[in-house]
Amino acid sequence: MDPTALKSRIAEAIVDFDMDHIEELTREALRAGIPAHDLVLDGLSMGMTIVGERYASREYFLPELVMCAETMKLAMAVLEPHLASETGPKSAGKVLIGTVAGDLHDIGKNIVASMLQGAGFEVHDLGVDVPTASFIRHIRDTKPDIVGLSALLLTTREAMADVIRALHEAGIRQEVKVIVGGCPITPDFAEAIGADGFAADALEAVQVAKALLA
Ligand code: B1M
Repeated sequence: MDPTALKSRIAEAIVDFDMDHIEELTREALRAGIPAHDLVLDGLSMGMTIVGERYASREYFLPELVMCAETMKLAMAVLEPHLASETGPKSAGKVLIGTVAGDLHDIGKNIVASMLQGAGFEVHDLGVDVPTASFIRHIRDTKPDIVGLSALLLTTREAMADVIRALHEAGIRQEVKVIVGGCPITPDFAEAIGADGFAADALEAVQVAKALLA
């Protein structure tokens, strides 16, 4: 199969929650020489976009979303070791990352964390549904150069503003750079809440993190 057909087949496997074949298809794509980050940003994310559309049009419901997410995780487990070695030269820096309060989506955040790790950043992942106070406590304890906030819901993106406000209130806003991302986040929103950087995808997150620390 040619690379484009393989990426489409992988996207279809996500949409059809084909857990029996997704891992082998992913390995086949790697053997065909397709870079892991290309498979994530094109094949897997393409599949998840279609899943989101089907959910929005009520063709899919929560059980299907969960199964598609599980299928994506199987593929990610195959790709993660490759992501870690593909993202280029090492650059020092410590990143604390998490999905904001009220939000349970972690697939995109995990990809961002893996790619940052691959680029040589020391990454501390706080997981999902991270309360603002917990971000502040961990920032005090681990003293990261960058805090990465992920949100996938329009309702939870406001928690990003809460974290930035809390950094000001704690008197530590100048000590850390803030990068935000996730599907409802736009560059305008990032600017409006006073973030230092916005990234549309994981590759861009690595570029933005490097640029902020240069
Ligand atoms: Co949810 N969900 N979901 N969901 N879900 C969305 C986000 C939605 C757009 C679907 C839709 O309606 N079309 C919609 C949000 C609508 C809105 O707010 N406008 C939605 C909804 C409504 C919900 C629930 C409320 C449904 C319900 O319960 N009725 C519920 C909320 C639960 C909660 O969080 N409190 C819910 C639940 C779930 C599941 C648990 C079933 C599952 C998540 C499983 C998991 O993550 N472990 C799920 C899924 C899978 C999705 C969709 C289909 C796919 C998300 C995904 O993984 N994408 C999603 C629709 C969609 O996005 N098309 C949807 C693939 C991933 C690689 O992309 O996460 O965007 P993404 O990450 C990218 C970039 O955004 C960026 O880089 C990543 C990699 O390139 N990025 C960053 C992400 N974080 C970043 C941080 C950065 C920089 C870049 O810097 C720090």
